[in-house]
Amino acid sequence: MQAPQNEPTKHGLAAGDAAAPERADWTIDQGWDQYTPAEHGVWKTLFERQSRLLLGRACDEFVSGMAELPMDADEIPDFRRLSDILMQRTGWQVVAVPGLVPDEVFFEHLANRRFPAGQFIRKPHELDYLEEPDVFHDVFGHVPMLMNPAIADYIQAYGIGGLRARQLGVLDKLARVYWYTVEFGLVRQKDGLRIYGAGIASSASESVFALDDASPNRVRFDLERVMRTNYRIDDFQETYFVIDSLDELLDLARIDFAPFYERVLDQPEYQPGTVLAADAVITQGTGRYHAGKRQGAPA
Ligand code: HBI
Ligand code: FE
Repeated sequence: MQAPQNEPTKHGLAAGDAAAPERADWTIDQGWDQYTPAEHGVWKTLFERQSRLLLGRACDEFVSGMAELPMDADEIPDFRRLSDILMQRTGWQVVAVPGLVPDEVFFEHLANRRFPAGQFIRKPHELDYLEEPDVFHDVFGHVPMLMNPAIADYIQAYGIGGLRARQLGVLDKLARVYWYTVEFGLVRQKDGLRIYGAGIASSASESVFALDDASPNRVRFDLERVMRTNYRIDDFQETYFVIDSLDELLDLARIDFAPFYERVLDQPEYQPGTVLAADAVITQGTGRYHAGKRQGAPA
């Protein structure tokens, strides 16, 4: 079976066998001057395609964040210029890294309001699928949302919480919350469901699938429920969790997760496609897409 995949970035994986970094925090220079015209061209292709697809699909905060950043189709953004604007707005910076970095390094950056962004850009033959987060996913997908104060605080809280969750041995639970919010979250806005998750916003196929396809479930976000729910790193999500406003993330940034971890620890986990009686279901999916794949049929 070799059906084309969507383009998730496999964030759930630990950083691979990358060579030892020169700097302890794994940052590198972006080396903006060294991007080739072909690399800027890949950015342009992706930027134009996603900008079209996100009309009426991205949440208002994504659109306004994007509009106020020095980011357009013409070239891969310069992290220094992005950081100037972000710093004024929410106190965040963008720093360059080679790709996935170890969890503790990742959390340490987020806890200090530095967003580690892949320096490289995918190759022309990988437009729709790549294994590690590149500059398009990280910058196009995540950085506009970092202009929003609620997301800005929430991602910092994730960094702080990540260091703690590691010590408690519950990082997998916290990572699910990040996955189903920052990466694959949907938000209910006045004209319907909208995308705020960067994994969706940076993916052509998933930005349509997540909102328009009959296959996935769309369920009201619930913290304990999400902590118990496995996710897919190599294909579209089977279930998307919906918040009513980005301000909900602010509440999540402020509460202590410890009692939730404790409750969840001796409870069974849910598979990605499961819908529970207790769920507030917005859309009950047909499950058709993933069922087809399980049978080895083309999607
Ligand atoms: N590194 N560059 C980068 N980007 C990520 O999103 C990332 C990472 N390392 C670890 C990681 N994510 C996740 O596994 C944690 O959020 C759990
Ligand atoms: Fe990401």
